[in-house]
Amino acid sequence: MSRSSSNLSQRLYGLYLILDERWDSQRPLDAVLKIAATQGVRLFQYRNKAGSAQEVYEKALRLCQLAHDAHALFLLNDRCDIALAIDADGVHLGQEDLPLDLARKLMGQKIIGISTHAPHEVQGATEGGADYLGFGPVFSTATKRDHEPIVGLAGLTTVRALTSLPIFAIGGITEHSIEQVQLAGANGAAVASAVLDAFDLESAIRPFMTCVWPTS
Ligand code: TZP
Ligand code: MG
Repeated sequence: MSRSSSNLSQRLYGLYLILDERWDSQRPLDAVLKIAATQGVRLFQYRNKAGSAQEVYEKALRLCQLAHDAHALFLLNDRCDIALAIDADGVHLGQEDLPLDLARKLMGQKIIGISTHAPHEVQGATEGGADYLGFGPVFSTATKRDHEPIVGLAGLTTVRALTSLPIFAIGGITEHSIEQVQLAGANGAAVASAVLDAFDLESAIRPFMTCVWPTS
């Protein structure tokens, strides 16, 4: 069962926009967030694999404030300490980050999402009290070069039967695959390049917002 406070976990569905720092030079992520929020996006993650703690803190603080101004949830990748320092809504952790039980001690009732790539990881994160799961990569992606083997839509269908937690399909999801991942049981799509690379952000975001995602 979800451990996060009351109604926060009920907001875990739909487009989960990954604001990856590598795109910031192309178009500032704060501008992306503002436009996306105007389009109805209510779930953001800041992902910065290269910055110092201070750089991540400063950027995440600004993005978190913008997200909260828009009544959106803001999660930070990897860093429980910085997520707490900026009063983010939660954190997103991979299999090689802090163990879930330790992260829960630190994060209390805040949201903890866990990246999963196989059934045993889905079961472990579910039993360990995660609030949502990322599952993938469903398709090929250039965003994460050292990614786990592609799980495909069949993998998504398999793990849907193993958990009642919200599942965000991740990896190479575009407007052309939204319906397939929704039909395979995802509650949402965690997306970077399909939105961040788009010339027209509004047009890129719209298909994700018009999809009827199942809430859990
Ligand atoms: N892990 C697997 S794919 C991915 C992560 C963090 C990033 C998803 O980005 P994109 O560009 O939507 O494939
Ligand atoms: Mg991580």
